[in-house]
Amino acid sequence: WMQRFLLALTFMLAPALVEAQPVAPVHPVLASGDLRTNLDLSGQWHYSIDPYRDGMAGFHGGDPGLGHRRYDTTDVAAAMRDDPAALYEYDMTRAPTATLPSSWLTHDATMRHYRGLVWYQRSFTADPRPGERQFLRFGAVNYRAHVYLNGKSVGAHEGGFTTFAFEVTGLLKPGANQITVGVDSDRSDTDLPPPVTDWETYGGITRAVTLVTTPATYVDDAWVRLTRDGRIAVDAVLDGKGAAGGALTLAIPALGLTLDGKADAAGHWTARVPAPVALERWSPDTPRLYDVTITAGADVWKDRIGFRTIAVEGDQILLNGKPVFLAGIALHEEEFGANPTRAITPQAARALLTEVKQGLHGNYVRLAHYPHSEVMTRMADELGLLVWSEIPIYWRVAFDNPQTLATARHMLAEEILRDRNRTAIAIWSVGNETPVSAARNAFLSTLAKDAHALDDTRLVSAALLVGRKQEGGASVFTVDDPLIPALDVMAVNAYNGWYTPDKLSDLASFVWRSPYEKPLILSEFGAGALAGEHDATRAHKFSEEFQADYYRATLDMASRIPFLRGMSPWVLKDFRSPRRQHPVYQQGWNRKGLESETGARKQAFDVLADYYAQHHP
Ligand code: GCB
Repeated sequence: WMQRFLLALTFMLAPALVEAQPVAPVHPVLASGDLRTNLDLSGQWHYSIDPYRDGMAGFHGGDPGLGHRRYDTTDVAAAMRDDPAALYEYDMTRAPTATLPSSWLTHDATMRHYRGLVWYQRSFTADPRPGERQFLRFGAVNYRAHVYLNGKSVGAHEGGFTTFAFEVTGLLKPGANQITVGVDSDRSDTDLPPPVTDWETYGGITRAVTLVTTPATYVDDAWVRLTRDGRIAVDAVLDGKGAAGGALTLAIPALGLTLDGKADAAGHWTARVPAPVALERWSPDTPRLYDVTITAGADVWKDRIGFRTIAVEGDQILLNGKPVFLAGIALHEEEFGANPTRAITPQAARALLTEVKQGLHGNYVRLAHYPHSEVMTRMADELGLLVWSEIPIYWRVAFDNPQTLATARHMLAEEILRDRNRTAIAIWSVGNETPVSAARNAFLSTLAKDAHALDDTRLVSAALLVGRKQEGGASVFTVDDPLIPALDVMAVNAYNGWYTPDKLSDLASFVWRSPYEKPLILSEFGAGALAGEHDATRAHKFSEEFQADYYRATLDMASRIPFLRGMSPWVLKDFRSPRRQHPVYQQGWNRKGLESETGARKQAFDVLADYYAQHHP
């Protein structure tokens, strides 16, 4: 009994211990760093694979003289020319080149399924001035990054979809500099996401790398928003020698608003003012954004921010105080085209989101299954689409591993700190289809708490699964996951009639219940179809007709769920997934898109577009 007693005790204590830890610190934040003065390091980089990771430490893990590290500054060509006895088994400066940012699957056909370490290197010219600070900022590197400047390590980062930066002041030289990044795409069961997902890995430096310059004291973090009680709030953090007691001024010129303040001893500034009456609130119909600056000494922090409130009352979601239905779709960060590479440019983001906004008459998008590029969240702000943003806590995660939890918390903090100023974001999601267990509940509740602590102006959710049982003749679906008390919005993925043998004609009779009075989102439903595949009998899976009928039946079911407040069917367009290998219908693609990878609309596209136009205009 002692063992059982101890086990019970651990269960009772575990969540409390977890809670006691503060939110994982992120430093530097470099909030809105994409808008700061920078040197864009996009372009040609040399690359070289290193499946055995020799280049990390050298031969036999760093025996001096026996091997070389790929990030050393040695001019290999010159060394071999000058000394005939010199032996190098790499030469980064003569390795092939690729255009970054981009996943390495663009470099060469053999790299599509390469998992492991790839070295990238380029040189660039810098002009650092005294009194300035420099940061290397990475939009995303999938999955681990080891960053070296002029042969010295400046830091490492884990997580394939969040933005991070390292300060390189002092290491950066006037004139030529060498940057080397070791990118390791290999993931184990304790990583996030774990190795098995339903999308392709896209290893590489997938988003922009920039060298950002700031004054010696600068605004590292700033968050400007409308509070639920109608005030404009600013929280800013100054970093540098002049941070303590530094003067700051917030300005929103179009509102005639200026607000002066002073940082405390830790460099923090917090202020609240009643929102000016002239404030036009942001909404999908009126996506009004304002230029906002915070001036602090020599630094001017800038962003474009909209003001709106999002809240939950009973089972309603309120946008600017009025009930809203989230009419949306889910999408992966894959641009349209026969060979998507995750090179999300503003044009690519605009094309994807315009299909949602104008094509589907949507007001909402689920950016699945990881934080998308800031290019995408900025475009959602501009076009007027509410956003569900999530971190890749996907399927079977090592929920009982404290290191995995630490990684997840850090990832969530990075996601939120990058995007707290993105008006479009309405919901932070902490997981997708995770099997219920005590460890999982504790893990995800910690994340939900962190999200609330980092951002009290948005809603927290997770894509859950729904229980089903027969009651008399009826199929009853009960949304009752132990995580729900930690969430503002309930969300479930349901694929009845696709993954289950249900007849589409039965879906309308399904009864949906929940013991909680909270809004529900159908975070996924969907069916596969190969664009152009037709079936007059409408009965066969992978035909456009079956997918269209599946949508009709599911939408009919959805309109009977009394507490349904939104949906993001799976998915806008077909996307690459190595687990989908039906030779006729899939060929390596998940075919649940309403459009093919190239943007050919399937019949179901119009079914959903018409539904949104009629029911949620
Ligand atoms: C899901 C997952 C999504 C998959 C989808 C599918 O539940 O959340 O990532 O791609 O189902 O197609 O099965």
